[in-house]
Amino acid sequence: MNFRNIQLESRDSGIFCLTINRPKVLNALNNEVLEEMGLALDLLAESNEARVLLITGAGDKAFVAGADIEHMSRLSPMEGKAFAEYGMAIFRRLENLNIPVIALVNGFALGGGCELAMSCDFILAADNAKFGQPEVNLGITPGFGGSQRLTRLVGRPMALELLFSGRMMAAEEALQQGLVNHIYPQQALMEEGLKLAANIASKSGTAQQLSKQLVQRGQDLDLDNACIMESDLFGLSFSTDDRKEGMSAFLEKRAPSFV
Ligand code: CO8
Repeated sequence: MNFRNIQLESRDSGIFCLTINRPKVLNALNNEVLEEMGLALDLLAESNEARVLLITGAGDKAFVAGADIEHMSRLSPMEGKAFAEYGMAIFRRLENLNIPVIALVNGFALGGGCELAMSCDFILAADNAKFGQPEVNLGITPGFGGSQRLTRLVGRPMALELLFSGRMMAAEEALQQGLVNHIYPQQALMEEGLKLAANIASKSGTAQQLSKQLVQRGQDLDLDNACIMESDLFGLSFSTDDRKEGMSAFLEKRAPSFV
């Protein structure tokens, strides 16, 4: 499929790379970008090949510097609400995609960009990455889920400090706050992302799908019900070919080969 505002590339071993591609405006998100992301998610969700998705921004300056301010400056209140709902729905679909999704944050991840990164399963950051929710400078609130996901990831006091001040957090502080998993030199970020993705792609995809559901659905449940869900999905994992292959390989002292 030909996209104008994003690129979707297939790499080895079922690894796909989605690049937000509007470098002249630091990859700012407008309706067209969101629409193309939705189409890409349809393709990935229906693909039997896709095993891991990496998301990054074009150029060496930004992951995504937010929703497109020029676009938002022309919206009525109801259009603003509709834009927020549209973006949130796309990010929720990304969050629920049935394969691991890793954000490679290669520069500014501000506003909608930080919200996009937080909708991925986890974040790898380049050493020039900067995170923030600077909407307060524009007289608006976050609108693509940032107030909720940031609070869940870094806790209420730090989330409120960031929302009240609009300040940017450098990669090192984001690492300390648990927002990113690892930091790499800017030039090495894609290579490191691909290395980790290849490792993940070599493991059981069905086990990863079930683990993703457990973590995502379990965090909103009480511990008793979350543990019941875990024993249910643990039982379900015994019905899979991957369980047969994984356990046979261990007993036969060989590496497993998952399909
Ligand atoms: N939207 C539109 N254009 C942008 C954006 C953006 N978010 N960010 C940067 N650009 C454009 C600039 O206007 C500039 O264009 P031009 O060359 O034509 O002047 C170009 O990108 C390069 O940017 P700068 O010259 O500003 O580059 P600097 O290195 O000087 O600064 C910054 C980089 C600090 C990232 C700066 O560009 C900046 O502050 N950008 C805005 C960041 C921001 O406020 N983001 C949050 C936006 S609000 C949001 O995301 C809410 C999401 C939920 C929406 C809900 C729907 C209602």
